[in-house]
Amino acid sequence: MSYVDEVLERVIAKNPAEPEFHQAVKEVLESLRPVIEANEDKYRKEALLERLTEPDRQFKFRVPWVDDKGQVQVNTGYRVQFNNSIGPYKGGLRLHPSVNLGIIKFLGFEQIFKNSLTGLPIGGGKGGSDFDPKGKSDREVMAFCQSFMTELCKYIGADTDVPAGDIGTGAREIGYMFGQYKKIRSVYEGVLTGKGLSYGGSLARTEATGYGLLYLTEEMLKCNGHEMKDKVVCISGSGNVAIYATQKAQQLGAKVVTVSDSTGWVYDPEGIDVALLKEVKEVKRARLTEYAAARPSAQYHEGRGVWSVKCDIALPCATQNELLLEDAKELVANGCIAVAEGANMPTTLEATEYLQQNKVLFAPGKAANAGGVATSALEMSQNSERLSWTFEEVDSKLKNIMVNIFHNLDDAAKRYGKEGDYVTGANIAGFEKVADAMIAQGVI
Ligand code: NDP
Ligand code: 2IT
Repeated sequence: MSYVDEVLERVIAKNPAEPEFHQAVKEVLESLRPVIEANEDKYRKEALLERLTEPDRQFKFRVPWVDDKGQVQVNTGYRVQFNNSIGPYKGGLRLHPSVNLGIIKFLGFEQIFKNSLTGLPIGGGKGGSDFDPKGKSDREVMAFCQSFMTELCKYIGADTDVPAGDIGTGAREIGYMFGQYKKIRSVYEGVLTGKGLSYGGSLARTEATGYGLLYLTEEMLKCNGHEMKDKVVCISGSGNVAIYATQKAQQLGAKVVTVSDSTGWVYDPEGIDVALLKEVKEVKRARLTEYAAARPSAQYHEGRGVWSVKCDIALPCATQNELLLEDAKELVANGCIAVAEGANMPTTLEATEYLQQNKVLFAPGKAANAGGVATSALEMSQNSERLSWTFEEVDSKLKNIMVNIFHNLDDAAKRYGKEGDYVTGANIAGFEKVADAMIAQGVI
C-alpha cells in the first residue's frame, strides 16, 4: 500500500467519529501524493505524515459559568496545538454549539498549511467551545469568557500560542478573554489577536479575512483573463468574513446579491446594503429577517438556497460543508466561473471535484481566507515592537500577501504538472516549508 493510503487508514482508525478531521486530512494527503511519492522512502522513515497528522498536544477542559438566573452552566473548552515547526501556534477560537474535538482538529490541521502559505512565522492551532453566544447577555458572555480563559491561560502566551476570533468569537469575546488573561498572568502581551484598537489591536484586522478573500479572488480572475468589475457574486454567511467580503467586492465593482445565516437567506437583486447588514449583524446581533424587513428590494427565504441564484462568482463564507455536490451542479449550470472559500472547508470533496472538472476556478480556504491570520501575524509584529501601523500600511501588506499566496500556489501546481489545480498547489506550497522545518528540527 502507498505511504499516503497507509497514513489515511491509520488516521481514520486512530481518530474514530471525527469525520471533519478525516475529510481535511484526506484532501491534503491526496493532493500531496506527487510530492510524497517523489520522497516516499525518506518521508516514511521519518514518519513525517504520522507526525504531521498527530497534534503536538490537545487540551479539553470544563468551563463552568453562572447564567443570569443564577443557574450554573457547564461547557467544554478545547485547544489543539497542532504544529509549531515554523512559529508559535496560531489560530482562532470557535464558539458554537456544534464544536467538538474533531471539528477543532480539522480546523487546526488546515491552519498549519494556511499559516505556512502566508509566508509569516506562525504554526497551526485552534480552539473553542460548544458555548453558544447567541441570545446570551453581555454579562453571561463575559462570565463564560472569563471561565474559559481561567483554564486556557495556562497553555498560551505571546511566544507560545496566540488564539484569535472565529465563528462566535469577535471583538467582544476577545476583549473579555484578554482582560482575564492579563488579570491572572499579570503580563501585558499580545497573547490574542483581533483585539480592540485601544488595547493593542491592529487596524484592518476586522476587515482582513473578507478583504483578503477578494484580493486573492481578483488576482486569480486576472491571471485567468477575467476581472471583478460587473460580476454578480453570491455570498453565504453574514458574519465577519461575509460582511467584509461583500464590502470589498462592491469596492471592486461587483454586485453581491445574497447573504445568509443559519436560519435563512436573502436575495437582494439591487445589491446588498452593507451599512444595513452591519447594523443588523454587528450592532443589533439580529437575524437576517430584520435586514429584509428594512430593505424593500430584498427577498427573505427560510432554509438554505444561496447557491441556486445565478452568479458569476460564489464565495462561501459561513461554515464547513455548506456547498454540496448538488449546489456545485447548480452553480455550473448557471455559468459560475469561480468559487473562492472564505470559510474553512465549506465545499465538500465531491463538490470541489465537480467544480474543478467543470473548469470552475477554485481557490481553497487555506489560501483564500488566509488574510485573517496573516493580519493577525501583523498584529503580533506591531505588539512586539509596541507600535501601530496605519490602516493603509496594514491593508497594502495584506494585499501583497494575498497576491503572493496566489502566485505561490499557482507555481506549485505548475511544478507538479497540475496547472490550474489550486487545491493541489495550496497543499503542496503550504506543506513544503513545514516538512522542511520538521525534518531540520529532528525527531521531536
Ligand atoms: P461569524 O460568527 O462572524 O459568522 C458566521 C456566519 O456563518 C453567520 O452568518 C452564521 O449564521 C453562519 N453560520 C455559522 N455556522 C453555521 C451553520 N452551522 N450553518 C449555517 N450557517 C452558519 O464567523 P466568521 O465570519 O468569523 O467565520 C465564518 C467562516 O470563516 C468560518 O468557517 C471560519 O472558520 C472562517 N474564517 C474566519 C476567519 C476570521 O478571521 N474570522 C479567518 C479565516 C476563516 P448564524 O449567525 O445564524 O449562526
Ligand atoms: O481560520 C482562521 O484562520 C481564523 N479564524 C483566524 C485565525 C487567527 O489567528 O487570526
